[in-house]
Amino acid sequence: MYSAAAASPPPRRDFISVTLSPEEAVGAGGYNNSKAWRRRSCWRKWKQLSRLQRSVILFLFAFLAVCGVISYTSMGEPWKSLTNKSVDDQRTEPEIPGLKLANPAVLPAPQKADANLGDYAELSPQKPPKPPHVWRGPSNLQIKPPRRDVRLKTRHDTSRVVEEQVQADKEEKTEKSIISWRGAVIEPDQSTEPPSSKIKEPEKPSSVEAEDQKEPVPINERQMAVIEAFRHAWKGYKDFAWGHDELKPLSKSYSEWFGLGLTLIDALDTMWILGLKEEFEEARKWVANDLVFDKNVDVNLFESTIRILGGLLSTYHLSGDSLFLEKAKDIGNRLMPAFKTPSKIPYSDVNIGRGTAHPPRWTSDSTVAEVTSIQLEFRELSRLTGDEKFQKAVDEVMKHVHTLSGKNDGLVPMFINTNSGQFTHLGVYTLGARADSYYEYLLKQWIQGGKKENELLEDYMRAIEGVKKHLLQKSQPKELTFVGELAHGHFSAKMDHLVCFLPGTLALGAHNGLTADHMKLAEALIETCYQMYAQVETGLSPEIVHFNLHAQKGHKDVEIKPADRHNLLRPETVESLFYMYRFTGDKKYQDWGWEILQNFNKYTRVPTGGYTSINNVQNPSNPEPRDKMESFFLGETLKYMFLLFSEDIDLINLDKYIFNTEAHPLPIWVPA
Ligand code: DMJ
Repeated sequence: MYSAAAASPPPRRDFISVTLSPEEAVGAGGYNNSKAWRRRSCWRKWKQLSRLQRSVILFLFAFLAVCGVISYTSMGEPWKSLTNKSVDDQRTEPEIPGLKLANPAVLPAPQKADANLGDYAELSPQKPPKPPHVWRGPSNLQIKPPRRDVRLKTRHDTSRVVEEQVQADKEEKTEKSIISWRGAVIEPDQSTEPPSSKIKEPEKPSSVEAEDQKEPVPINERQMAVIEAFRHAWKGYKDFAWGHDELKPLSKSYSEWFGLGLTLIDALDTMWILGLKEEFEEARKWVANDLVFDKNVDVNLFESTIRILGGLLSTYHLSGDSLFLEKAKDIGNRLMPAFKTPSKIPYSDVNIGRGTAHPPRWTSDSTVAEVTSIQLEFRELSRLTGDEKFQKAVDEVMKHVHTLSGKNDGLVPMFINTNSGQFTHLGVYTLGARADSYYEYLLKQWIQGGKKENELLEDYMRAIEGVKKHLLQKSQPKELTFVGELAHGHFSAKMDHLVCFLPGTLALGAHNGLTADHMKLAEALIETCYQMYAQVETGLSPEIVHFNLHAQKGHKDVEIKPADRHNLLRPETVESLFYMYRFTGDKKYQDWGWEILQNFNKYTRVPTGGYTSINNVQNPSNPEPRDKMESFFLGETLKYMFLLFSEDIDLINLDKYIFNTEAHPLPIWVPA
């Protein structure tokens, strides 16, 4: 067998030759692959090389080493810049006065409703990276570590996957449990899918099964009085206005607004809640047989959304009867042309038969409250139908309004132009007519969607700060805290009864984890709203009051101008009393509500059936009945009265339902 190996060293050659001799390897010492042997053998070979050969090899090694260092440095650059970029991104977030967010622009990315981590994890090969969870907090910005990705496990790993998922959820819960806003503790997450993830799959009605299973709480005397009042109002409507919009109880006739049986629809869920099954069944028949939306009629987008769409949706949830959902879909679709505007800010009016929409004749403006208080209903319609167009349209309005200039510390002007999308009539700020429910719906949408839509919360918190800074004052002599108005820098001590929604909304926010200051303010304001009744001759509030800022002998806190002394049977104070009682258990709120009910009975009840709005709350001997019963008296006022007197917190549990601005309860998407 050929062997280049010999006993004496071979002559030096200027080329490298490496030969492996089996004999050499095995013959003498047998197969020896020990490290020492290999080291010796390499060294021998190295020694056998000429100097030139060694230099060439050393040079090659040096060259490769230099190349390695250079390529490592150049590959590192992009990584470095990527890392720096994400850090920079966080740094460049704009500072919001009064509200410091770690990263306000980051909202949870929409996820599919059917995304079920865990059980069938292996069926989802790709998981989009989850944006870091961002914590609210003035100083230490905290970013939640990315959630463990359990999707890549196999089916055999399911039990571990579930365990890990549970553990991950636990960790996430602990981490999420507290966020703070100016020292306020906020429980951010009871919760939830972001709203847009909810529109992929149609939802079932929430219904009240859970409540049905427990012992019914007996109805008390005050609730019986509300039922009696409702029946009396209903009798008037049934006898003289059946299927029409509003009862005219004195003339025993009716008035039409949209010609859609407004009072009947507004009252459906009230009948359900009051347990008036017979009346409900009769009304249902009318909805099934006579409610037709294919009519050449102009309706106001806001009013028909909150009363008709809202009423049908909540009745669907309470009763589980799909008839109401079908009708809700129908009206929802017919209202959609309102959003076809250059700015996507909807027109005020829609012809639901022709599918056309337009602004009022005299302007191309819409009212800010109107375009920003239709969201709860359209979002819910998307969730129920699986058709995202409804939610998209209304979310776009909110996003747009969020970015607009012309606000004053979160307070919005009253008008917005449907062509330009800009606020108009700048400089006037009120929590009353034309702006009121903008503020209400900021909070309520945030709650509806599971407290994840940070922009809504930011706008709400900032607005309440704006109220405190610009609109809050105390009256004399009783030092009642009230919310006035600001017009081009001038404060006016005028407050609409409509503003009395605010204590209830503030209390709801505090109940949902917002600052306790809000509850304090709510307590002060509800006292004021009550005084707007108590200080008046009939014990009923006028539409608008002016507060005295300076004590004058013989003057009360509340002054009423002749043009403002009507009462339309409005619900706002009773609504806030209901929230205050639910959250505090203080019986004085029930007593105040009871006084108000008695005064409605005394001054607005029409013996032949129905209740009427009145022209003069200051004249008990002749309150001047107006001959009109607004649909919200049955939809809201009596419903809130009944709930105020109830001791059953599960009768529309406020952790499960959110009331729209017409008192129609809609489910919170992921309840507490
Ligand atoms: C209702 O239609 C609604 O509450 C709306 O938000 C304001 N006006 C009336 C009741 O006063």
